[in-house]
Amino acid sequence: MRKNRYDQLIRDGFCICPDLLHADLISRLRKTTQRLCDAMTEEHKARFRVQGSMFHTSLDPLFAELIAWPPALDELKAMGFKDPSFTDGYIISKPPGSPGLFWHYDWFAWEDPTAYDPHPQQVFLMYYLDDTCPENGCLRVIPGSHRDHNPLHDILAKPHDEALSSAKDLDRPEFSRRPDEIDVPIYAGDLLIGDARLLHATHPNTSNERRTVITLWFQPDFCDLPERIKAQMVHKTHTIPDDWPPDAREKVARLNPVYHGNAIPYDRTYYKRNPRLTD
Ligand SMILES: O=C(O)CCC(=O)C(=O)O
Repeated sequence: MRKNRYDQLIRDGFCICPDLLHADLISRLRKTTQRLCDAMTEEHKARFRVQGSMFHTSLDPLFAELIAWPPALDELKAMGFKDPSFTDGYIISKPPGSPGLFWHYDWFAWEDPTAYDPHPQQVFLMYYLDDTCPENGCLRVIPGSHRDHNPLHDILAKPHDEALSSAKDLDRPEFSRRPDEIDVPIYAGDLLIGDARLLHATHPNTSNERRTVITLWFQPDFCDLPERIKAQMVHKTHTIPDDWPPDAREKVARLNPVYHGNAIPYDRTYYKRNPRLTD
């Protein structure tokens, strides 16, 4: 078992698996993501000025290859996770001159009694298609903030709120530098695994090139999730397009979560950590 990586994920809220993609796949992903970005509407650009883009991975069957990438699934298994499921994925491509991403977490089931457990209920698998550094907008994180209270928790607005994504006011605390933040520079083709509860942001992209990441949401042990979270995960799962080739459809369908119970999904508009637990 990859105990060190699992321990880091539990302690810090993230870990890196080096060199997981080969050059051919990176090159095909670059071409496909560039094509999507070239066709971006002005409306999309304005709505996602901070992220750069927010395309669904269901836009091209090539992403099925990445979603079901055996070395990544093997990594999850080697870390001790037994039942990984996949719900949704996004292409986030920061153009030159874009502002830094705001501080946020990507978890919505804070009402559940298990919300502060050490074991992650949802993780991001991030694949950067370019080497990242502070100049081109690498990730920043606050280690441990997936479980520990942080002063930022008291002042954050709703994650992915439209006013934040369109960068209406860069003086908001969500765009601030934090004393306990660290940079997470990464090489293209590495895999970054992070707990959905982790506070994260990025630097602005001050380089002359796009900086693209593909973020895939996995539930590393879907079978152990509380019923209402299972229902929420199934509810948010992206539909696989009917016109994808059968093998691409099959790759993703095999990983999509299945839940036949009657629990009511948690409401994604309820996004606040429990103030009871903020000490
Ligand atoms: O662009 C990045 O590096 C991270 C994107 C992200 O975390 C988000 O948009 O939620």
